[in-house]
Amino acid sequence: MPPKRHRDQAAPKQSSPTGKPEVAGDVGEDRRSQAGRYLTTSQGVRLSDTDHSLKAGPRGPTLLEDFHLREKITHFDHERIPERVVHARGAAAHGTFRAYGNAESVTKADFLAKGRETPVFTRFSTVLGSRGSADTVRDVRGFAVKFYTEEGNFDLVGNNMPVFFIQDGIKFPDVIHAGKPQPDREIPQAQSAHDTFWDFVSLHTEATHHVLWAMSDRGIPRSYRTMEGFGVHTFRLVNAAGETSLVKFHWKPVAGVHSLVWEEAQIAAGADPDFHRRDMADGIEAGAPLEFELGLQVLPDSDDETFEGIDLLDPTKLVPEELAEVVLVGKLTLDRNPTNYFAETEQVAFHTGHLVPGIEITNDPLMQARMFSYLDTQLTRLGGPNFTQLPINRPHVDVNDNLRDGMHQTAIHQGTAAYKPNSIDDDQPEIATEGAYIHVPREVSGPKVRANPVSFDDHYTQATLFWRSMSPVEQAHIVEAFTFELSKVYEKPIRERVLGVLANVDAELCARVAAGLGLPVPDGDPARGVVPSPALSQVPTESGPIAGRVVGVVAGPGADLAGIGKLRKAVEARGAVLHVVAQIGGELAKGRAKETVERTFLATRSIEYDAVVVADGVTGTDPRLTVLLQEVFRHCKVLGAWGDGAAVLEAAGIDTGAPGVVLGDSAVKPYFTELLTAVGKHRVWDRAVPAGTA
Ligand code: HDE
Repeated sequence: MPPKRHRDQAAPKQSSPTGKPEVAGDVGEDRRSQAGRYLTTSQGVRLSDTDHSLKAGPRGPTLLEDFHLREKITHFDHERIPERVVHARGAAAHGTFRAYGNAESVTKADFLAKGRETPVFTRFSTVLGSRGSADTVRDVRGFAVKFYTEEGNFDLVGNNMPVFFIQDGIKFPDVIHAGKPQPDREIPQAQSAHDTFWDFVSLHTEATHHVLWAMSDRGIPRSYRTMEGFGVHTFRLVNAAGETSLVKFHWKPVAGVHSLVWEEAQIAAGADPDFHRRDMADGIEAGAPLEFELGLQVLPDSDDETFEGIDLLDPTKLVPEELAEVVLVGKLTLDRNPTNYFAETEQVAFHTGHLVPGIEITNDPLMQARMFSYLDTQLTRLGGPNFTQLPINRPHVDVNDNLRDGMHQTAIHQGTAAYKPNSIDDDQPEIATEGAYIHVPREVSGPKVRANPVSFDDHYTQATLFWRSMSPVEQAHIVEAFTFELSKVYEKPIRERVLGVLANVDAELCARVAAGLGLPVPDGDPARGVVPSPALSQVPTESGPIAGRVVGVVAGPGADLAGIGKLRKAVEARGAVLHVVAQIGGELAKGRAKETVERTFLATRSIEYDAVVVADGVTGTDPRLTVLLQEVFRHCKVLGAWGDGAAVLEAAGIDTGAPGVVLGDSAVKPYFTELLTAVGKHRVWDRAVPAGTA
């Protein structure tokens, strides 16, 4: 029998290839895999030995007739499928979307009606790296949600940044060829810090706004649970009365929007390349689901498809939240890990054309090209046109599509007339009179041209808007990111050209990057009178939730284990996790209190923790602990100690009077409250010296 599924895991609902439940109400194991007690061949023949090939005598040779050897090796040889051409590295989770009901006035989409609960599968990804690359590289993150609605599947295939590098999908191969590793040596992996990327974006200035986002802290999120998500394009929503609105989709993380600092991202790429996927899986397993609220910016469907001078068909532009409020219309909760990475996360196939009644696309030329690409790419990646029958891709409603045959057909279709109209099968299936997807009729006219609207020509104003909306510490990070990336560019003319672009964004930004590169500052003509959008800054003004965060407590023989027990309770009560860190593994005991060491100095690194606290009673120094504490300090994370734990901080060279170093006399509730409230502010930016150079 199959091993038991873990409590934190879920799998796609068990249904037939055409969507019908196989056993009413049964969402359990797939009986086509791992049934029965004995190891068998794929034909169900029991095996007595799977360790020795069939040979002519113990010294061989191996016999060609060994059907078990051949089947085992052949299947293994074909275990991999082509990785996604972009967004190859990702991790996913199951969950539920609950609608608040306040979107009913703008869309008839059933899953947004009051009280609806819809199963979802969400995959987060990086864009440039291959499937085995690191999670924390500087890159855009994919945020793709498949809603298994009562009206069929709806996929919202978005990113963690609201704008894109290009305005027209025909340039997608260009931007990706430039961003992917250079084709001669396939270096560098999973990052934009190389000549071809900067060559392209400096020649192709419509990318400027997105490049600013990618060089900001948004390019190195702390975790999937602390990322915003965006539909990027403008969509057209249709309500029951047939009225339309233009809409931008947003995902707002309940945990707040937070990032790593650059050094953490670099350390994690080596010390734990699985940093983000581990964080998500561990958090879900620990009972801290990822939560996001779906938000809509609803804008009038005007003839010019423009709002406050912003062309809504231009995917390099956003609509500031101060100009159009983001109205929250439902909540996404991701609370189950997949049971099998390949079957679910690797085989899930998102498609911008998976739309439900009430949601339409617009003429955004980037979106229009995506409508072709997503179906097309699955044919190669998933080996034919029947990928929609894979369990993770199947709708949870009846499917009766008249599509037939093809590679890997798993449905046994009945009847003979797979066409419409027919008289042989009673003209089944019927054309729907209710609940069908009907495109809102719209006039289309114009000369056949390869051209963009003139309004697409402004490549700089919103880049300036983004830069001017950042806090000083975020601006410092952007300057450092540009300086780091351009320092990796070999060709001086490319570096100079990028400075020429930045000169048109902001003179100070340009001057600071030029200073870091040791290059002259070119003249530019940045937009004047740009009004900042405070909503674009991610520095929190107050303490937020810490669910899913990790606190490390340094212990050892003689440590106040009773105090650690109380700290654990306080941390877990907030949905966070406590790890005991010590020089040597095993059990610690003091009086009746016991603690298990979960991390040793040898096996841990500062990036694992959002805060580190030293317990009373810890003695001695260890160079690895010194590095850990100094990194936590340098990365502007909270440090703490109670009792004589403060001496350990001092021995590591930590300024215990610095902001965000929270000391207490003993392990009492008010101390823990002070400590964990500080963790809820994410970082202690006052400690960045000089501002933002952490
Ligand atoms: Fe994608 N994109 N994309 N993209 N994209 C893919 O589809 C493509 C774009 C996004 O977790 C591919 O199944 C074109 C914007 C995400 O499985 C492919 C263009 C946005 C994912 C593809 C774009 C995205 C993809 C690769 C320009 C943000 C991962 C494998 C016209 C709004 C989905 C696959 C997952 C994946 C093409 C632009 C987001 C090749 C041609 C803009 C999150 O079809």
